Amino acid sequence: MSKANTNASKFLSYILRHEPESIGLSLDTEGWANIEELIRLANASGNPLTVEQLFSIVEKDEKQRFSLSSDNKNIRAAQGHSLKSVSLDLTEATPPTHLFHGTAERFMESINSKGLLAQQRQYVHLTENRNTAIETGTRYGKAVLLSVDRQRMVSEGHKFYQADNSVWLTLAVPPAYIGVVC
Ligand code: HQG
Repeated sequence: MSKANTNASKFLSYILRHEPESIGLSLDTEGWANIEELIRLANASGNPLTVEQLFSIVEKDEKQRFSLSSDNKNIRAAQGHSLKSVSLDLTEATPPTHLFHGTAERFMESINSKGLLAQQRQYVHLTENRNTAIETGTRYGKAVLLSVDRQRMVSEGHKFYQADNSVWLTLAVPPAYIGVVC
């Protein structure tokens, strides 16, 4: 992806996950923004964005961070929201046997006592891909790869959801279900 599109993708993540009102945009309750309005407000706020660029970002983004409505008129972030006003219409699903979370060493003392918490976001983010988890942990320091005992969690009533881009979401993971892989 070009540098301009990487910057535009970061801008879209920020607007669609966290701060739509910073450019005067409203999302509906399921997190959708009207594309025409988004483009108009982005440009008016000094963040140049064309409709072609937006569709190219949606298509090429390596984590498939954005989803389009079936009529291609609306866009939303597939996951990662901190906005309390957004409730993704996610259906409960059974995750794969191996489910990971990447964190940083400096968070481990707190994670050992409180478990994994959603922090600023709505959900704890989990992945079946070990490398993705390690990369995610590395953003915050020396990475620690954690496994989640999803089988026990499901049998003990915890719910899991899968975002449009295959990221697994759950409200929290108590310490008893967490293992350190490396
Ligand atoms: C940690 C990326 C202390 C948690 C990724 C993480 C993901 C605790 C940080 C998505 C804790 C929160 C989300 C506790 C959790 N005490 N620290 N009890 N519980 N933590 O960024 O999962 O590139 O909000 O381990 O691929 O790192 O943005 O969540 O280190 O899917 O699309 O608190 O972001 O995708 O950090 O990342 P974040 P995350 P994108």
